[in-house]
Amino acid sequence: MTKNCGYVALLGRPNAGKSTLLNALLGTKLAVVSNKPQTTRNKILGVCSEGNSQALLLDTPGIHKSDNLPKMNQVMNKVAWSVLKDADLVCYLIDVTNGWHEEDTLWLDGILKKFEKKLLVLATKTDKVKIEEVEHGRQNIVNRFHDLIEGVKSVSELKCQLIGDFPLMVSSKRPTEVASLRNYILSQMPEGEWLFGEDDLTDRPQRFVCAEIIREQIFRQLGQELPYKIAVVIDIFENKNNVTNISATIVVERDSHKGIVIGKKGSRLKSIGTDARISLERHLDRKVFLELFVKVKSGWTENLNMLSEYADLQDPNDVN
Ligand SMILES: Nc1nc2c(ncn2[C@@H]2O[C@H](COP(=O)(O)OP(=O)(O)O)[C@@H](O)[C@H]2O)c(=O)[nH]1
Ligand SMILES: [Mg+2]
Repeated sequence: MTKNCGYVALLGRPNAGKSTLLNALLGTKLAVVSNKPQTTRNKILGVCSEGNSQALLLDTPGIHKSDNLPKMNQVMNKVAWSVLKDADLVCYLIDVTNGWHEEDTLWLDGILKKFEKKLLVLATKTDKVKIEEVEHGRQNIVNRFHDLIEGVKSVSELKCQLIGDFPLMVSSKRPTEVASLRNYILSQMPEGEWLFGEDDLTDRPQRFVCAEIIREQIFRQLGQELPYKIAVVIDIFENKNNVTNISATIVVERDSHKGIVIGKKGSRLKSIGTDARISLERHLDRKVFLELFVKVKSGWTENLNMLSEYADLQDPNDVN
């Protein structure tokens, strides 16, 4: 029997719901989710297998428009675009509760003209607002996309092939909608041998996913700015009897940041540790002993070597 296998890029502005959708499609927590934009730092591959078809879903950092981005965000942008090259299907997510944004015009214009891919536009978070508002958001996306196409000089300029409903309405919180989207994505995969085993969920090692789970708690428990300057490195990860021992270092940029992470008499670090341990135990389905340390590495988010060492973040142009 022929097998199908392909790459699916999840793209869209920060906070559009990419990581939440990836987790929902996989039925497990793989990618970090928070209500702060730019939580996802790296590309994360999730494997979805069913029947004859395998879809390799690539979650990406949100793409940003700005000329003056710090080094870390420049690399994050490049990671997002590099994913497009590999993709057989591009899922472009727009938060229906926020509507279309100028950046959507910019990215979709680029994708439509440059890439010979299938393109599925998704309107996300449809559960979040009343039906009338969802319809309003949908209409806004249709109109703005129409404006975008009107601006294209000739149809031959368009390389992408739009597929599915436009936009396809989905809530990651509604299992039936997620399941039908999953089936649809699987049905669009090109012929090809499977690249992963039937039970594989990701190409990332367990320790990467665990570092991300700890980082998620830091995102949730700290204020707006600081989390972007923080990395988590797993120093020890060992299974002993029924317990997994994890020792991790939280890397911050400044002494003052260290103080904030540790909190009064260590209270913040303790609370991050407790919630991270609960989340890790749920993910690993076993008891976890977690130790956290905080270390200052000044300027790490501007230094390519340290970005690679602490955040596993490499400039795709340098790697290939
Ligand atoms: N109600 C609702 N919230 C969602 C949905 N998808 C994402 N969110 C929330 O939107 C925020 C951003 O989601 P996230 O997946 O991190 O966005 P990303 O930056 O595109 O990866 C988080 O607070 C999520 O819980 C959805 O379908 N429904
Ligand atoms: Mg994300």
